[in-house]
Amino acid sequence: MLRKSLFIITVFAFALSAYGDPVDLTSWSPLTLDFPGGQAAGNWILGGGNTYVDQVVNADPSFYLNNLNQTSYSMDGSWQVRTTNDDDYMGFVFGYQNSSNFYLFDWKQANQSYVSTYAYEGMTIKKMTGSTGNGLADLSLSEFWENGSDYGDMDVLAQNHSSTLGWADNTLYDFHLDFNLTPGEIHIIVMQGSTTLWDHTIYDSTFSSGQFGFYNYSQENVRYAGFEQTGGVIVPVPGAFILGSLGLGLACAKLRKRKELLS
Ligand SMILES: [Ca+2]
Ligand SMILES: [Ca+2]
Ligand SMILES: [Ca+2]
Repeated sequence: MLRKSLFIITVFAFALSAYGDPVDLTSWSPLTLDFPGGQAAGNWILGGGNTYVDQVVNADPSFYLNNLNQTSYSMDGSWQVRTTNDDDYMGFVFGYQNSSNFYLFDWKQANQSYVSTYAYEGMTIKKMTGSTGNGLADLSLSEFWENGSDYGDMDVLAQNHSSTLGWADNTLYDFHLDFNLTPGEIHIIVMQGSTTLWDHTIYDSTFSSGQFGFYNYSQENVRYAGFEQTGGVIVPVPGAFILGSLGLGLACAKLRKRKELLS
């Protein structure tokens, strides 16, 4: 009996450690690159005990950032566009240094031209490298819209485009990101249920750490839910002791949250 109990406890402990910490989204921050013209800023609304967030506006490029400069982590979560309106971009940002230097995964439902550029249906991994660190100065709506070829400060790192690869309305998708577990390696998996839609690895060492965040552009009612992080090493930003102590505070808050969940 004792042996059986010990076995069950061991299996339970392993099951817990095999998952990342549940992510409390209250410490994350919204940011929209609200360019002159174009569309409005995003509006991010937390729900589900702060375990999901909805961005409800057909907005200029909009982010929801985790405020943690990290390397060597995996992130799992889900997206869903909870409307039949529109056909534009959802995705996530990682390796985020500032508003003009980061990696971006984006996913377009349908082909469309806009702001003198063209978006193909499907998934793209991009890299932005602006010179000033201010996205409103370095980038434009066009850098975010184009996904067929390099444009301005945007490089296309990988593409998965076709007439059957757009996201579907009101459909839940899961994704997995491995960021810099191996130096320079970025691994992304997108799934619908048990079906793998894209499993792709690229190598790029431009940003070896950075913030993670959610992303959408010109698409309303996107929900980001159930996020779990595994691993992760905080990398101090030069001159940003506050960020490091914030990370420590968050780690403590996560531990408290986890204890609450366990109780
Ligand atoms: Ca605008
Ligand atoms: Ca559209
Ligand atoms: Ca739109």
